[in-house]
Amino acid sequence: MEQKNLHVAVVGATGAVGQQMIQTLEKRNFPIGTLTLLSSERSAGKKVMFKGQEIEVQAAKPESFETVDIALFSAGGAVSKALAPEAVKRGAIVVDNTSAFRMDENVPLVVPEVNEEDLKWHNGIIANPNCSTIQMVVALEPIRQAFGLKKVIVSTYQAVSGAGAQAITELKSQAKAILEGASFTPEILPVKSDRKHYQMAFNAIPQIDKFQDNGFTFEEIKMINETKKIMHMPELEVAATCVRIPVITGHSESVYIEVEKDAVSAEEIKHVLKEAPGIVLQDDPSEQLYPMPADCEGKSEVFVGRIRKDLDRDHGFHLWIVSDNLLKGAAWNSVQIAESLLKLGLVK
Ligand code: NAP
Ligand code: 3JM
Repeated sequence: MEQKNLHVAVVGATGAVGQQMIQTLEKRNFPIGTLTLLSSERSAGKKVMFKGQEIEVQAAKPESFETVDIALFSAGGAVSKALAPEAVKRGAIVVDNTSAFRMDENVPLVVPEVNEEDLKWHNGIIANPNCSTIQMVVALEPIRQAFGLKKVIVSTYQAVSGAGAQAITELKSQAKAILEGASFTPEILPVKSDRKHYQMAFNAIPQIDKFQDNGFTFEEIKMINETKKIMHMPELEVAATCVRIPVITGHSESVYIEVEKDAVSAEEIKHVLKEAPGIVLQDDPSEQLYPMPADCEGKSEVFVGRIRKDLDRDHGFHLWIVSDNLLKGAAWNSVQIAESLLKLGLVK
């Protein structure tokens, strides 16, 4: 990597994703000269540790981006819409973790293992896909390259940390209240800004993000549209059902796919995935080996197992895909994009 002392800003630095971004920048020894940490007024003045030093969090405003080279945004879509163009105007490259710009045709939507080349046509903003999309396309792309891909049907089992720091607190306090026989009032999940809130502890909620007019939730639509864009396959058939479960970290996905090529075996799919970048194959029924969220927390790879050929369809296969939603699903993918930008000489 080109060694520079870059000025990096993290917007949403006090959040579930932002905290992981700061830790990932430190772990990767990203070439930072100055780190600016931004939040809302609520957290301004808080201190966060980076490489053994305290950095004071500041309230984000347009002027915060003067002299910033790379800004990593994860403070919600409204903040990105308001401040990402301000950062670009001041010469920064923005890696945006929200859905604000993902489907904009002037904005590359990037998972480095899949479409790193798309970084070359960026116009200042690069979008980081939804967590559930990222871990799925890392596994789908090597299969597409080897055997072609026609259809994808995914059901997710998503962790509460994907809904932010308040959702983690809500799950923990609810579980405690239920075990102690105390009363509680759900206020955050499934969607803080929606009308109704439901019990998350000891439950499964088939709603992530708000409902659209077609009966799908926005999370499901994000998975569908983003997968087609990242893989450059507008014709790919994709359907998704997204479910929140009472796990703190690590999204799981049951994925049914149909490949183009005839007479492919499950062993061939396993072989391709074993060699693919960013993937750990964990698939041995004789040893009861398969991926689980409790094992993937804190790890940057995508874990794949339970690979089977469908019993009725020659082209059909089933997979189970698990990854840490805050790392490959968010913070690590963003820092990886920043590393790719440096590697490709795309940072001025
Ligand atoms: P979170 O734990 O609730 O944290 C939200 C962060 O945004 C906090 O640092 C908060 O600062 C900051 N913030 C809120 N309003 C702000 C404002 N007006 N100006 C500046 N900063 C503001 O949420 P999270 O889980 O970290 O997620 C943050 C965002 O990242 C989400 O809204 C989503 O768009 C995106 N995200 C993406 C993925 C992905 O799949 N790639 C996954 C999860 C989240 P305070 O401490 O001051 O409140
Ligand atoms: C994950 O703007 C907001 O309210 C944030 C909603 C949100 C998103 C999003 O749409 O950006 C919460 C959690 C995501 C995401 O990554 O798609």
